[in-house]
Amino acid sequence: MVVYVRKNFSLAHILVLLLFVMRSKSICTKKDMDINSSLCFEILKATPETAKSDLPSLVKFLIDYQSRNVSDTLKQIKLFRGNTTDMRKMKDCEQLYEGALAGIDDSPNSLAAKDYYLAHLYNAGTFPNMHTCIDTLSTMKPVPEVLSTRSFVIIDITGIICVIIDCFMRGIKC
Ligand SMILES: *[C@@H]1O[C@H](CO)[C@@H](O)[C@H](O)[C@H]1NC(C)=O
Ligand SMILES: *[C@@H]1O[C@H](CO)[C@@H](O)[C@H](O)[C@H]1NC(C)=O
Ligand SMILES: CC(=O)N[C@H]1CO[C@H](CO)[C@@H](O)[C@@H]1O
Repeated sequence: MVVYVRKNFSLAHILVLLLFVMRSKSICTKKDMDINSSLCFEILKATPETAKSDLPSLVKFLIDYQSRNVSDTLKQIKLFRGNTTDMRKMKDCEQLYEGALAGIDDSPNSLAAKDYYLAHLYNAGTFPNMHTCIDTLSTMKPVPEVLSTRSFVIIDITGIICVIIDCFMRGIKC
């Protein structure tokens, strides 16, 4: 008991950590979704924010992170554009990225309004756009591997975001 009182503070920390581990496990191992579990665990333990925050803050954090990664990659695509003979293809990817980014950036408003269906739609729109861009990139010579790799990561992060929003939508624990 004395030990308990003295260790009270760290016990609280351990509990937070334990809850976090349980939650990560439940999000990252969802079987009905196509989740990249290793990336999921990696991202969810990446920062103190993700470890401590509640689910709505966590998804907000992931959306911000995703938005930054998509706009960074968009900048890279624009740089590549002047460097390739396949300008048309790069332009196509650019527009797909812009479309994805617009949806991602609109989604926090829908979340705040508890319109989970729309928030899900806004984020899930990233899937077809990234897949189409990856298909386009794969026809280029040489294939800009950096861009397709980043697009695959963006798909994986979208998967994690959509799993969490899906829990909100169905009103279940995640
Ligand atoms: C999961 O993500 C990691 C990191 O981006 C990547 O190396 C790995 O290939 C991905 N796994 C699958 C099955 O897509
Ligand atoms: C553009 O092409 C040059 C020469 O192949 C290369 O060194 C450079 O990294 C390329 N820039 C981008 C943004 O891909
Ligand atoms: C998972 C992933 O690729 N994250 C990247 C998001 O963007 C930042 C900034 O460009 C990179 O440092 C991360 O690696």
